[in-house]
Amino acid sequence: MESLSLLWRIFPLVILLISFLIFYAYTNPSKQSRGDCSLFPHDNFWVASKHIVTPQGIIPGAVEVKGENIISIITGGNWRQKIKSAQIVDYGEAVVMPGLVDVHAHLDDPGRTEWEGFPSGTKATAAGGITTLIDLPLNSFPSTVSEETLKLKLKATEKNLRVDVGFWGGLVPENAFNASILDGLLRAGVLGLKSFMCPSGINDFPMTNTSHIKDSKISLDPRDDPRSYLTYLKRRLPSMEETALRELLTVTQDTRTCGPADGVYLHIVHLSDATSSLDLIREAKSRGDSISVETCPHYFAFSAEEISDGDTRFKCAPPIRDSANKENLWKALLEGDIDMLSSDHSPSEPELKLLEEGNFLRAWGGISSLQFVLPVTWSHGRKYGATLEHIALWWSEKPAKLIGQSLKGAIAIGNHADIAVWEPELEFDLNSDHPSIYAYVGKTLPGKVLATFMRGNLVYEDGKHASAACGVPILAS
Ligand SMILES: *[C@@H]1O[C@H](CO)[C@@H](O)[C@H](O)[C@H]1NC(C)=O
Ligand SMILES: CC(=O)N[C@H]1CO[C@H](CO)[C@@H](O)[C@@H]1O
Repeated sequence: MESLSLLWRIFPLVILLISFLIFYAYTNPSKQSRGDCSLFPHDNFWVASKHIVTPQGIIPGAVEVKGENIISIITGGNWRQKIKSAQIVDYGEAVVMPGLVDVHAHLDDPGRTEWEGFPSGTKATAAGGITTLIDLPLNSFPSTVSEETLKLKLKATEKNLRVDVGFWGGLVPENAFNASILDGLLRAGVLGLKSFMCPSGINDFPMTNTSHIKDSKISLDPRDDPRSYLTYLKRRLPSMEETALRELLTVTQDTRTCGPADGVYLHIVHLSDATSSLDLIREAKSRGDSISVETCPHYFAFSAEEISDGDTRFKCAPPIRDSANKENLWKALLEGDIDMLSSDHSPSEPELKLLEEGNFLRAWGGISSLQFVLPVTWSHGRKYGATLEHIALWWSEKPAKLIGQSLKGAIAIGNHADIAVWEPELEFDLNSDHPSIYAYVGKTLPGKVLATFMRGNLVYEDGKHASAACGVPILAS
């Protein structure tokens, strides 16, 4: 009698346990399968190459991937003798590098998905060897300036991310003095706040301050030819960047150790002026301010002298400056004064570029390049002495540190298996049916991306994408 009632008492527990087991078996159908997330269905495998870029240098060897992570690395040309597994992807001479981390891209989702959107944007990202992308708070609608608007963005990412995507929030006049909105936005998981110190070019995202515009003394001389690139350059003088920086550096001095804002970190986006603005940054760094700075491929791939009148494909803000400036940008990158690179990928509908009219003052300012940042950087960089390690530093290691992702940015044991495989010598014609790649189309570049692994999933190889989008949103904890 006693034992029977005991049985009755544990009976519901047993049922519960069995249903858990059934549920587990269903949700993990086979440890061997990555389902639709990957073009290579194995859970545990090796990626081999003669050129693996690690924080300790370039090695021949093999990297073992299990689940989402790198679990071991064999160094040396004789790696094959040390591996029992049959699951090996040998990329031979191709470079195996940490996946790129692009901390600055506009995917315009939700609200302006006719310009781009998470599905096409992250597809281009994967095809370009980029495994982590941080989306900017403007050009989508609404802008990401509150907890509510971040939630809309997260909703738009569902089942649409082919790589991991994080978010910058926006600092705008509307929220700048409202602690509860800013707090809400930060607590909801944006990785930091972005503000504009000059008009952003988009009305939904007002600038935070106007004083520097007065200082830059822009003449709005109506006689200037709006089709001339020079007219546009004159409206975005290096002094605008410099004045904004001077204003900013009055804040950053507080970020020094034991200063009133110790712990706060300032990152300067898309630096294009490599003269006095860069000097200001150098000085601030040498004083110990917590700041970092990025520049973008279009600033060192093109120069103002080459841009023909009316060719609004090349309009972006800040603008592409002259060739002497371009040389200085390279010098600063190689010397470490500029910390990292980002795409500032900024697509729009083709009509907004006003290609027929060629009016630089009215055309949309933005250059898209997501899929091609690696070959563009490499093809120009190697002329200045950039190495594969430089590329990994500027595109993976430093940006991963900026966004606080300790499991990304390097090929190392325990890290996410985020890997870009590319062929530095292999030339390819850069053509795209995506109209916003206009500025780069028609070029032949070395540095073709062959394959991209994102948290162990082979998300892209040889023009093909995995069938499912298995990236996840990255939220600050
Ligand atoms: C901050 O914004 C919230 C939400 O819009 C509003 O209710 C609140 O009154 C604002 N606080 C201040 C101090 O302006
Ligand atoms: C921090 C800062 O420089 N704030 C300035 C923003 O612009 C207004 C004028 O519009 C100034 O009064 C502020 O001092």
